[in-house]
Amino acid sequence: MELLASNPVYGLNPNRTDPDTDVRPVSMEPYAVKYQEEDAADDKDHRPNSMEPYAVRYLDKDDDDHKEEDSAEYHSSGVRTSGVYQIDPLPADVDAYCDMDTAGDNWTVIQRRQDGSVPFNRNWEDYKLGFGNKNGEYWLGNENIHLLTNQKNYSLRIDLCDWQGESRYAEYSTFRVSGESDGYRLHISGYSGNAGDAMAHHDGMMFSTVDRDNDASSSQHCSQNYGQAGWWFGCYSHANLNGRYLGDCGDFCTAWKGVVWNRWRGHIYSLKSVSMKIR
Ligand SMILES: [Ca+2]
Repeated sequence: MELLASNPVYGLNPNRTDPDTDVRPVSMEPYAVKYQEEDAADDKDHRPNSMEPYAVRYLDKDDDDHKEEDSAEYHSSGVRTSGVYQIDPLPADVDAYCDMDTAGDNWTVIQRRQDGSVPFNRNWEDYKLGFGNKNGEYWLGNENIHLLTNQKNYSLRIDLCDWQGESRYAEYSTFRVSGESDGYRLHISGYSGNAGDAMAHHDGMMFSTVDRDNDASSSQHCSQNYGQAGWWFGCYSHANLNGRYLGDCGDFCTAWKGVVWNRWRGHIYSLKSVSMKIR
């Protein structure tokens, strides 16, 4: 939680002194602890009379155990710095990048491509648990995305950039991924944006990987044919954001195998950067 160190300390009263020693505390931590203990006994909600202790507690840079349920909750707690944070419903060793800079400020990033440094031709288990670098390219993991998107209603935002410096976005007001027993099936609807709706085609599809053919085609293994990506393939996909990072090959990329969003740059063009984020 070192990122919190760069935030201002909200709500701290500089004139307050420690009632036990009558000296100003060196760190804010004693107040947070003391207020919590005092109030917990006679306040069933563990809510202090003043917001001050909680403001201090939220921004205590030494509190490594503090976790919020997603980026929006961190934002509500006063966090304004993008970075990697622990997410409450996820396993202890799983964190995610919180984007506090893009439209609306509080997105939890579930996927990012930007330089080809991380291979995305991975098997079912890798896509299930997640892979990559949270400060760079990664897939958060189908199990983690499932856990997050089943705790409340989520929107999905997809940001796309091409090699000419142009960018587009697509937002979906509903985004949910089923559990593994249902093949991490995609539920997506409510498009808005300027990238075109390439995900509608994938609504209701199960997830497929190079070693797991759950796609809608009985004659093809779409993951195998389209870059060995893990994706909600129907086949003849309209989007393949986990395809191969083919680079700046323009109209000469191999069709459907790259990082594709066909409603904007077509099914041959492989995009420069993409990200998928939820809130
Ligand atoms: Ca098939």
